[in-house]
Amino acid sequence: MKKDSKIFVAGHNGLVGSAILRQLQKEDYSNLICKNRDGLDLLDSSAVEEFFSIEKPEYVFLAAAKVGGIHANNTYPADFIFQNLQVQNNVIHNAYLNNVKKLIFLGSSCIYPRECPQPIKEEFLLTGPLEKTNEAYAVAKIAGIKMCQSYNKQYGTKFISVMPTNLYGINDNFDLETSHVLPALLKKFHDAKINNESEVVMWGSGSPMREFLFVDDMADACVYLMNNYDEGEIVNIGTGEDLAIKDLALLIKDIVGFKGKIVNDISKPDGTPRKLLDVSKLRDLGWKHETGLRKGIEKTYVWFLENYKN
Ligand code: GFB
Repeated sequence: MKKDSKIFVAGHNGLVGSAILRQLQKEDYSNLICKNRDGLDLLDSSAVEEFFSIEKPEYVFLAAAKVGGIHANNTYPADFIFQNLQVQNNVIHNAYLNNVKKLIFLGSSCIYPRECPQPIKEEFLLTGPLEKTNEAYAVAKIAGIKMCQSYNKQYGTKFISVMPTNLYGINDNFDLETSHVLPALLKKFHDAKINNESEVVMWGSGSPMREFLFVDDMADACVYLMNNYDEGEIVNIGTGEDLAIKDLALLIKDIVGFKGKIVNDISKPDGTPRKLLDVSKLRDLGWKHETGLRKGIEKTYVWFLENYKN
């Protein structure tokens, strides 16, 4: 990308899209296009067609997606499969029709089989059954990967796909019904501390292992790969380190300064037992994350205290 290339960030208000926008601005890219949902509904095929034919972006970061934590994925699978397929079909197809030079599609570590050997290598995709709690979302994301690869094969496009691990950070979703575990626990410990409550509820057994990447690092990796990676094969983006949810809870408890106890709600699902990404391909391409988990959670908590309103 040149500094004045026309770049479209789809989903720029979300956790990932907003981080990509910050990263592009930090690196002095000056010709950025962003559209709010009122101005461009990505679910609407004709609106997306019109947008691409008028704006003619050269590069596209496809960060727009219906996302959510384990409960939201498990409860609203129709929304997750329909909205994700629709948005990615519209954007990827119109990127092809309008000669976009390169597009980056954001997948997720949940595309891999539930019982995958750990750490998960890129080639393990489609080698076994998926985790049930997020199957609909994962199927949509797998379709997006295959769509990029098929367009590359048939039409010679350069559409690349990256698989981030569990992300967190600035502009995260702190709604307890729909959020991922990290922002949920941050808010729960914070609320419990200020309300002098004696306990915080952690869903499930606490034993599942998860890997977490600070979203600004993810955005840095996306811009890096846009400039340095041209293959159709998927690339994992993560830290290569994970921890048990119960240890994550203890870490967040310590950062927030909550003194009470943690209790389990085992009526809530655990989800996949482990999904640690093998990040050796990304390391070989020359990228490594910067922000450690404690530092990233501290930054997120500072942002939460300054910005989050109920
Ligand atoms: O982050 P999370 O919602 O999603 O949950 P997944 C991770 C683990 O944390 C599960 C536990 O074992 C949850 O039971 N957990 C403990 C909690 N307390 C809480 C809490 O208060 N809220 C939440 N949300 N979880 C998602 C997928 O899976 O990961 C998506 O559903 C996507 O498709 C995303 O891939 C990255 O890591 O299980």
